[in-house]
Amino acid sequence: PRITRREDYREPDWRVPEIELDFQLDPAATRVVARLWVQRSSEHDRPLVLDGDGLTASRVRVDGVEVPVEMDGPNLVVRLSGSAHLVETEVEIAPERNTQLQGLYASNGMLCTQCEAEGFRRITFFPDRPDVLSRYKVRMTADKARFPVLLSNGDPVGSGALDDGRHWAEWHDPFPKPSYLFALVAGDLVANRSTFTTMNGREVQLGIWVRAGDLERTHHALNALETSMRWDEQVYGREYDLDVFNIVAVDDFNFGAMENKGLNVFNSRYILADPDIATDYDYDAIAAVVAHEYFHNWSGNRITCRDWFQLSLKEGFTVFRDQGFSADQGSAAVKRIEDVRGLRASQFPEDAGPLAHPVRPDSYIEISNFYTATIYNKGAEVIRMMATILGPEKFRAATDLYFERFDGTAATCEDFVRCMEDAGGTDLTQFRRWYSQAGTPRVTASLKQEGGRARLTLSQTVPPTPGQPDKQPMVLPLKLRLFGSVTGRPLCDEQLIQLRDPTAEIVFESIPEPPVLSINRGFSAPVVVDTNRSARDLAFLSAHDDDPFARYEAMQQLMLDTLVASVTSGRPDHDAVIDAVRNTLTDPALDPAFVAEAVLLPSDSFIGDQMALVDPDAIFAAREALRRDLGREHEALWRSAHEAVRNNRFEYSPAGKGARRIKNVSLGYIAASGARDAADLALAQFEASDNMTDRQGALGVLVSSTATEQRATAIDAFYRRYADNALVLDKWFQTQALSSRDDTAQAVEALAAHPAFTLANPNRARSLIGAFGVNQRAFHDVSGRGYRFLADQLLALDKLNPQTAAKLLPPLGRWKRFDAGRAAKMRAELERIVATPGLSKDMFEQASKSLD
Ligand code: B3K
Ligand code: ZN
Repeated sequence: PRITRREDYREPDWRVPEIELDFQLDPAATRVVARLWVQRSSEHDRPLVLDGDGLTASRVRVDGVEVPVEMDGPNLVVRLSGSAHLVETEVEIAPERNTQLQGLYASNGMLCTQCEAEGFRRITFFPDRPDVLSRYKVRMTADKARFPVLLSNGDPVGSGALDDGRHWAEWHDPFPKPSYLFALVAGDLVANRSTFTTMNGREVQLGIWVRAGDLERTHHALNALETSMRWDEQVYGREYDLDVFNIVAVDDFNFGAMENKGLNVFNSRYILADPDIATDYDYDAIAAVVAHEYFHNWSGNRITCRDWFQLSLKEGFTVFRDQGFSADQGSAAVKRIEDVRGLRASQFPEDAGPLAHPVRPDSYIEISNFYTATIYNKGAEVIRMMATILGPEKFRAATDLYFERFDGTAATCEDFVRCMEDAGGTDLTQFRRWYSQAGTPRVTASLKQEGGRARLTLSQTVPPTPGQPDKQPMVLPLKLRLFGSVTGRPLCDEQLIQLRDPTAEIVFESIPEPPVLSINRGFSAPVVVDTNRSARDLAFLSAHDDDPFARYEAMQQLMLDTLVASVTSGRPDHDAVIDAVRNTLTDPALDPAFVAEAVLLPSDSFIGDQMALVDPDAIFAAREALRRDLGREHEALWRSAHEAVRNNRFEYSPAGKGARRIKNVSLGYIAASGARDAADLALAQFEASDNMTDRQGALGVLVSSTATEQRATAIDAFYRRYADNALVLDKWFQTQALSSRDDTAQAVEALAAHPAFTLANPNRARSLIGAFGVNQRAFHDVSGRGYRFLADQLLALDKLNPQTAAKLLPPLGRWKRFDAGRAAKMRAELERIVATPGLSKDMFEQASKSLD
């Protein structure tokens, strides 16, 4: 397959300032007529090449005159003599046969589109690249009974009935946009509507479109939309620019949602919520994704990307924006903890494995494979570091400058950094390495007291990654502070230092008592920090640090040190963790939501990430042993924490969420203690709960338990209760795939044969296969059956939906970290995948790179 390289970027040969699209919609056969007003962009004699993917032109006209159809592979070649022409093409496509869910496809009786990154070329011939911006006029005709609602980008300009039972609607989008932001939806939908008055007094009609039965589940999303529109005005000065803003929920969707101009299309799991079907986690994710897609209207749509190597320009920045939004809606500390946990669960492993790539990649085979945690979440951390370096006022000035300077254009990461420099009055030359170098930097920090001084020695390294054996030092903004280990008092103010050299030394004067180092506070840099802090120091910080993130971090480090020592020595010493957890649990000043995060042990896989060779069974055993001891030692505390909120009625508020969080964490520890009544307690919670958070929390505990009867009762009851709700059934599959029982690999194989399982729906596929892939112990079952199962499922899914299949492959690529027996089995599955005839380029890229 062909490799696309960033250094090969060339301006487009032809611009398309205007386009008119005419759709005769029909699930089996949709006719698409496209009229492109094209302009030669410079003096050259190259033909107009229009991207196509699986299209056949039934007719091509230039300035009204039919010309012969000339193809170059999948693309259409049109030879033009002048500098401006009208090119008209006609194709026929079959949405109901589109299982890739890219382009125009059918989902649950409706028709919808997904174009990013290169799906528009599956709808019509077009220069399908983000730096070709066009004004769109779209006309849709469809059967009125089946598709009463016809939506597209921009504003509606007309509609009417035809005498054959069909009707039409026309939409115009006044803002030039790249083809990846095109969207249309046709279906039998109803809307939850509202109006929003912008900061300059313009009225915007808002609509969240769903099937009739789901209307009552859209209030949270609508509320989140209004809140995020206001937030973007207040925090970034960004006002919405069209008269309508519509969101449509779709059941079959390859990822979370899509920011199409004025017509966001969402995976229904990020829209639909009520207490009976959605967890607190779902509620938060809905608000975050609604905000994210809305924020793209400026960071993505008004300013888009010049080419797909610049993807993090819109995604990293927009994730940073949605993180700020969420932080402002509840506990900023808990939000930061969740984001860092997510980064460590997905981005750090990516950066340490065969698929590591820079935030601005240099090449790709299939761009869909680059919608990664690195582009999104590390990209957001890179923006966050610039915001930290500039400070809030200059950062706001810099984003204002960016929005002003590049409005209406297709920009680059470099353009963004230049705005940070210009408005921030700072030189980010060395900082730019964050865009070009892959790999997670490692910092070593050691603090020594000498007389009345403290000397902090810092050093940094960046590990080699594929194609980048040697690395240059990075700019690492590190927030730090020293505390006195005797008095507990801070010994200095918080400082922001920028580590730029391989090593550095900082001396703190007048240090009267042995100091304890609090470093990378707030996770100011996305790095791994190794320190020489003792268990005592960490326990001290976990109780006294004034930065809540650092407090959480100290506890995590203490737990990690304890678990790693226990795995390697086989002689666990749990005392320090037990004491630290008691202190946290009994500190009345702490927010329960924070407490619940702080007392959770690091995941199996994060423990594995600390070790050169991962022994999944030993890690599991060590973690379970610590869980059991924590459960037993603090049984009374867990029970009273659980009991105190047991009968709370559901309320969606930070306090309500915090109570449910601590309740479920406590239930987990009660079960871990081995208490005889734990399964009954869990089943009682399962049966009595008035909300999904508590119900799924209890189900999760039971699914991992050996209490056969209660376990089966809950699994069965959950299934029957939600048999006709696909989003909740996904949770049923997912919870079982995450089970810590010994028989999970077999159980997952059986679930794949369950009548309700299907690979055709991405949510369902991810709920079982994706969850299984991150269940470290079950997936790495020493028999190798987990590897075989994953490979079999991926090969089957690749035939339907390569994009979703390829996203689920990375767990197989971690073979270097496992013992020779497991590694050989993992490699064998990767080799089997690569050797499969007819493999998609999505899978080929992921699997072949994972073998290196
Ligand atoms: N921009 C889309 C992601 C598109 C993924 C294409 N493979 C959603 C988002 O990041 O907001
Ligand atoms: Zn995005």
